[in-house]
Amino acid sequence: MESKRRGILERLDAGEVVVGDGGYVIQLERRGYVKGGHWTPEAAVEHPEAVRQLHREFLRSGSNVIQTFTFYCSEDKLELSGNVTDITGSQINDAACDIAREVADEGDALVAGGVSQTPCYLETHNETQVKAIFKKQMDDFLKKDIDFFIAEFFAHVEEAVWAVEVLKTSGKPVAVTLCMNPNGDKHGIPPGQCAVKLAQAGADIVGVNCHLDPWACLRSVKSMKEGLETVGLKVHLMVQPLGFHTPDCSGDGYSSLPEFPFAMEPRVLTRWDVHKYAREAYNAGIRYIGGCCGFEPYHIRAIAEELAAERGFLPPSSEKHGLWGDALKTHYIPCVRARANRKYWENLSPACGRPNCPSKNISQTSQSYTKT
Ligand code: CBH
Ligand code: ZN
Repeated sequence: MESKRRGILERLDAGEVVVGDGGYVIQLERRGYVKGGHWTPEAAVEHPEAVRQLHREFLRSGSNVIQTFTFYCSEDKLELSGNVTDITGSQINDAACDIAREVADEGDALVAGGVSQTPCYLETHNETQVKAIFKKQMDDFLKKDIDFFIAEFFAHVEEAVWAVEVLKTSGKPVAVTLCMNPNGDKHGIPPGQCAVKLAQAGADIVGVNCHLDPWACLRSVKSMKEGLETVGLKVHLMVQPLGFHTPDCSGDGYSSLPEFPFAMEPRVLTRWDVHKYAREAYNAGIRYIGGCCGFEPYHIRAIAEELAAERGFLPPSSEKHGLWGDALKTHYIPCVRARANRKYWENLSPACGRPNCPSKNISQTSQSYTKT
């Protein structure tokens, strides 16, 4: 049956907020379904129930988009990861599309087929070979029922442009996000110029995902917006940052932090951090607002709650807890009860619990993202 749902561009063209989903590989590694370091998505075949459950939690938290669990699902990446299983890329893509569709149809969500950077690009810089990899994954998706594409986690705009050029041949809308820092991509091309290249390649939505915290990613997307405005190009903007604070991080992103990837927990954003992020993204004119690694369902719910007035509704998962700590009104301890208000949570400076926290003297705005 053909989906009656309004498409991604229909929504964005109408100025609506589109809430993305959050991080899969990092979360599913913690839950025991993804091999850390490889970050490949064979769980779509091996443990569909685990992938389905996480999709559902994002949907219930307000996501309008369910990304297929197909990160790093090119044959060259699966091979490089030592073919953790004998499962092929196509089998994973197929299974992931079915799971995403099943869950998206339980609510008002669209399915985005996800492709990402390939090892082949770094090894060969061969446009024909890299494009053939994207084409293969795209063909898998086109056999299934997906609404649009997201090409994400590209460190080099050149490879992202190639992905967009291939995916555009499908006739479906294409979103593309780079994992870069506010100075630019790995070749040092500034965000504004990257955005222009991607828009010229035909991308409908451009932005940034992963690698750095919301504040850094917002800086990058704002620069992208300026670059697009300078040349008079109009495309939609998207942001899906880390759910971790990274004020002390180099331009290379979170993998350069000593805590990556198995000790990132003290850096997790609170839901109140996410309220601030969602508002800042909205005020910057970004309408596709989601998250990447570290972004859990309750973070997505915080985006949906911060922008509830703009969207006109709250997500199903808000039923249980009440806005701005409201649920605490009935708590039996008076000082906890006193926290049932917005002012308290908005002004709280949460401790990380570690007196010698190495990043304690680094301010978020002083970060320079020195090129490495
Ligand atoms: O799993 C997801 O949420 C994807 N949509 C994006 C993953 S971004 C990067 C994951 C780790 C990459 C690595 O360190 O190689
Ligand atoms: Zn990520």
